[in-house]
Amino acid sequence: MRMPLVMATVFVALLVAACVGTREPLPKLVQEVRITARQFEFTPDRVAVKAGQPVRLIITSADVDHQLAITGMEIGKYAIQGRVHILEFIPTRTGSYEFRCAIMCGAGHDYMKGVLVVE
Ligand SMILES: [Cu+2]
Repeated sequence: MRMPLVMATVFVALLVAACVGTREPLPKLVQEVRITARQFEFTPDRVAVKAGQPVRLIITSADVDHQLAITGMEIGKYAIQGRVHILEFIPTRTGSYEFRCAIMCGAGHDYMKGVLVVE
């Protein structure tokens, strides 16, 4: 009578171990931020994200063509009027990174910038 109880206990323990062992790791949450470029600003002009988690920037232009380029990460994406552009990356180092427009878009082009803060 005692043997079936031991076998049942072992069976349940193995079943639980099998379920726990095959569980996929939870996907990391994507940090999604919409950024609008227009003469001569980005909205928002300050974006805070967490290091080690995927970032998806959804970039659009409200007027002429722009390009969002992140200094120090060597990545950028055009913001062509009428289109939606996706820029995905995983920030690995904490710090503040300036982003700016990299296409001459008018008289205020040099002032068109923002900051990406990786925490
Ligand atoms: Cu510009």
